Amino acid sequence: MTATAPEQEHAPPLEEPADEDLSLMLAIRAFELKLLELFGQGMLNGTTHTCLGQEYIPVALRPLLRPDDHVFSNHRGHGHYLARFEDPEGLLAEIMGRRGAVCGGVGGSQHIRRDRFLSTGVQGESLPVACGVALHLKRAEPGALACVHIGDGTFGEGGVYEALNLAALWRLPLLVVVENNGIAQTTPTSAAMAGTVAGRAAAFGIAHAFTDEVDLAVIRRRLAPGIAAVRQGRPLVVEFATHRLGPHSKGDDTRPAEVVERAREADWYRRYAAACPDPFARLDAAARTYIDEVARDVAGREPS
Ligand SMILES: Cc1ncc(C[n+]2csc(CCOP(=O)(O)OP(=O)(O)O)c2C)c(N)n1
Repeated sequence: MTATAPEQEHAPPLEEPADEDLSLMLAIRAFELKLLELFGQGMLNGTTHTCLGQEYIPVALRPLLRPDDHVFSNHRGHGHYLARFEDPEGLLAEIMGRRGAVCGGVGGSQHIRRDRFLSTGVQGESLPVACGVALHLKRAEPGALACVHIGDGTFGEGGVYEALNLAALWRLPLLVVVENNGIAQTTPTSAAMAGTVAGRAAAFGIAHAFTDEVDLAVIRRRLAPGIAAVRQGRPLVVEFATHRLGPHSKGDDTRPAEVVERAREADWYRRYAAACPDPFARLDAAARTYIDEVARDVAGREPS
């Protein structure tokens, strides 16, 4: 079934998502907005980087990954965690340092470890580690893969290239998901990156797939064959052209207003709201209520 909206005439129509997928994207959106609200109220310590605008990426990848795959996340990783575990209580408790925290409150926003999920705030650190894990998987658990999320700015780290080299040379089951939001903190990608992500993958003989879609069904169809090939030892770089809706962290958005407005226009949230207003409004209200309740519960808990 296809949903269209008159105000989106220039954009391709979106396939109506399953309630489960839409609910998950909306819960991640509500979670991130709640974090910014809690920061504003002085309820959170440390820092946080929200994935506002990029929530659809881990949700799109979800059915393409298996429980025995490893996922390596980065500083902008709340959506990656929530798409894997649907555990806003554990993550919020971790960030707030309250009972029930997924890592006892010592990891905070950026350093989470649970089962086969690991995040790091150190740019580029995860790729070489994921290569080691992918080598182990190739030998001991053929068919499973290691998936690493990085931003475009992380291509400034040398470890990325050492990892890509080994992944190609050793035919590792490594999936590199590049969330190219066009900016790294305050530096536009165009001011920092010569050439392209595709060109850098090609330099190592690694396959590259690109998508600028937000339609979950289209993304999944496009990526499924490449991800199946990763499981057979053909590494893949998947580049999502996406948009960072909010600041890099909190209050540090130096972009011109028209750039932020373009990001807002492309937001999956706006597009799905227009494309399927009935389930959208209902599920959005439910997601916000759920996250409000989680926040009230976690904020009232003892320190971890
Ligand atoms: C090794 C290292 N250098 C610098 C930083 C500080 N830092 C955190 S996020 C960031 C920008 C990351 O940009 P990108 O990889 O494009 O991801 P995005 O924030 O856009 O999602 C920087 C410079 C860091 N975390 N690690």
